[in-house]
Amino acid sequence: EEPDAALAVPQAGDPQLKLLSRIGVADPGSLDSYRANGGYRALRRAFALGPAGVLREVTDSGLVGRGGAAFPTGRKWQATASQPDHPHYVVCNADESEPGTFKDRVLMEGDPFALIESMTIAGYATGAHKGFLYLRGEYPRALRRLTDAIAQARARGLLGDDVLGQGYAFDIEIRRGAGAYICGEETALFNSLEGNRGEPRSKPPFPVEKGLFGKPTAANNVETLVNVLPVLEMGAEAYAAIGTGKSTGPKLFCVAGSVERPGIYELPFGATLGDLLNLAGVTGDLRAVLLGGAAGGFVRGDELDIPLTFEGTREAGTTLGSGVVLALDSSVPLPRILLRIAEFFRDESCGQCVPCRIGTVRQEEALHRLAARVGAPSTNGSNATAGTAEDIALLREVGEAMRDASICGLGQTAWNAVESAIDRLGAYA
Ligand code: L3W
Ligand code: SF4
Repeated sequence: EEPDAALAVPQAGDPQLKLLSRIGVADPGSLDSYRANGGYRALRRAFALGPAGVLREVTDSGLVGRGGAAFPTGRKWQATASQPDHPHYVVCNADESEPGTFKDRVLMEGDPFALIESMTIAGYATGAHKGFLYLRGEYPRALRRLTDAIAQARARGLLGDDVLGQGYAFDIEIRRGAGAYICGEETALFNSLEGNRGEPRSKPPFPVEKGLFGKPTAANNVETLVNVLPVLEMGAEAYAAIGTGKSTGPKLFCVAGSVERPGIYELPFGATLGDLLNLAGVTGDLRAVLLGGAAGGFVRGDELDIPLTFEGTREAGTTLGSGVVLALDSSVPLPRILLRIAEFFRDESCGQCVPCRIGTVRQEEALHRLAARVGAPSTNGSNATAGTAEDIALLREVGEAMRDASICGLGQTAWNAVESAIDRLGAYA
């Protein structure tokens, strides 16, 4: 079996940590150990505040979604709670599949009760009595630990008909994905949970109004939910003081590639890319960094002053996405990486809409032609042949069509990484 997730946290045991504080410290198989390390304090405070009070705290904390789109969590929960239609549902999106992303796995394997507690708080605040945890199928250890943790919580009255004796009923059902990236898109995830093909729906209506089984649904990423614990433990004001005005709180980063200590790092928003890479220890001569995974973009190895915030990465013309930081030294064959990304999107496109179904194929074909030309002898002594310019122009045209006309984020982001490699790194120049 793969190594324990706790090994992937180089900062394990650091008293400053908010999200990773129990990883490598508490026993993930023991509810008593979870409680001895601060577990269930947040839920107790939630019951003391009442649902409206929790909604206020989460809104005032400035917490935004950690799946990549940074939508305000308080607004999502308020909108769900206020819907007259019932029942309401809570859905935890644990179908972590963005290439390079493994933060949710570490949280679920190393601190499973934290997710159960935070989903219970989400249910209480939004008026839901049922939560679905949609788990990436390739995470067997997370499945075992969460299943065991749910059973322990039920046996101790922390899930079920009368949570903590407060008269509130809530339970969680785990459902496993089957290896499709697209099922991490929230509406495809709902279709999958309903037993249908995992194809995205058009939005609006947004899930807060018509989500799972057509009912009001608060769908959140694992890391977003786990952030609700420090929000309630510290209070909204203290939480919002961490990070920057627009990106509040702590953030997990998934660092891999040409580094000495790959793993999950927790830093307050606002630390720079250089700060993070210093912690991880870059090996070799840093050529580029992929931010945000396959759906993200490349920056150059000398752009280390980019602040790791949603607004800072946007201003720098890139994205934070779900927190992937993949360091690439100059030995890495860029055309091969771009081809791999294009192959991934072509493979994972659900095929429902034309721009993405056809565009991801055309993109991969053009990248194959470009890769074949790199290093090949040319008649005029240059690799930048007319064919190269034509293929880059074609990539731009196809990329814009995918971005503008695709139904969901997969097609809309499928050209991001390739575009940034051409424009920022001078790929194929
Ligand atoms: C109510 C409105 N709700 C938006 C909700 C919406 C959703 C959230 C974000 O993700 C990201 C991309 C990549 N009333 C609302 C509203 N909402 N307007 O807010 O919505 P949206 O549509 O901006 O984004 P999205 O399609 O949910 C796109 C990232 O996802 N990505 C891959 C991520 C992979 C992982 C992983 O593996 N763990 O996170 C690929 O594109 O960063 O920014 O809940 O309902 N008016
Ligand atoms: Fe499916 Fe791609 Fe269209 Fe999304 S953009 S609905 S993945 S075909």
